[in-house]
Formats: sequence, C-alpha cells, structure tokens
Amino acid sequence: MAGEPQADCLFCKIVAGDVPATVVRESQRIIAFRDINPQAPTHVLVIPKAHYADAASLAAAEPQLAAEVLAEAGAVAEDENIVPSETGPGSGYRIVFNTGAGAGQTVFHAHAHVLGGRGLNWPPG
Ligand code: DGP
Repeated sequence: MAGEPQADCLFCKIVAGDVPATVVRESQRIIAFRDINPQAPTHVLVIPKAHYADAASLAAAEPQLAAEVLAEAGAVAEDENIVPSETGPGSGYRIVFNTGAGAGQTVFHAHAHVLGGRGLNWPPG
C-alpha cells in the first residue's frame, strides 16, 4: 500500500535503523543522511520516512509531505553553510530528484539530493 514500508527497499531499511547511515537531520516524517558516494563536499539525501517510489508519486499522494522534504533540504543547506552568498564559487546548492532509471535513479524511494560546497556546472551530465 502507498506509503507503507517495503521489505526490499534500502531507504526503508535506513528509516527502520536496519542499515546504518550518517543522519544529519530527523523530524517526525523526514530523515536526512549523508550519501554513501558523495559527489560534492556536501551531499545529503532527504527522504520521507513513508515509502513512495519517486518524487512524482510522493507529490501526487502527499503534497504536504513533498513540501516538507523541500523545506528540510533547505534546512540542510543552512546547516551545511552552502546557502547562496556573495562569496563566489561554492555558494549556492542544488536539489535534485532523479526520477526513473534513465535519469539516474537507482533507489526507488523518493529522495532529494542536496549538493553543494563546490561550483556546480550546468547542464548536468
Ligand atoms: P539515485 O541514484 O538518485 O537513486 O540516488 C541514490 C543515492 O543513494 C546514490 O547517490 C547513492 C546513495 N546510496 C546508495 N546506497 C546507499 C547506502 O547504503 N547508504 C547511503 N547513505 N547512501 C546510499
């Protein structure tokens, strides 16, 4: 059922504490932890504790929870001191929701990547 934990989901296991992770923020419905394969000095994943396969299904089923994920992503950026400033490269950050295998999604539990701490190019690869 939508939102219920999935036995074969890696991020559900992290939520349950069955797989260890470096947690940087946690609220009632959200958890944020460091990516195991960081692509930038700050690379944090922000996920709803409830299981949705991707950002679109999360937003369709629980728009308020999707908004909480975005708010937590912003809070992570504040905590990590990567919010935009006038200090040049490295300021500012990117929030990414890879959606679908062709776009690079490998874990099918909705998650926002929060990337920053270095200059980020556009377009992405
Ligand atoms: P995506 O490719 O957008 O589905 O992102 C999945 C991310 O999850 C990827 O950047 C690597 C990260 N990841 C995979 N396995 C683990 C794990 O066991 N622990 C943590 N912390 N991150 C993981």
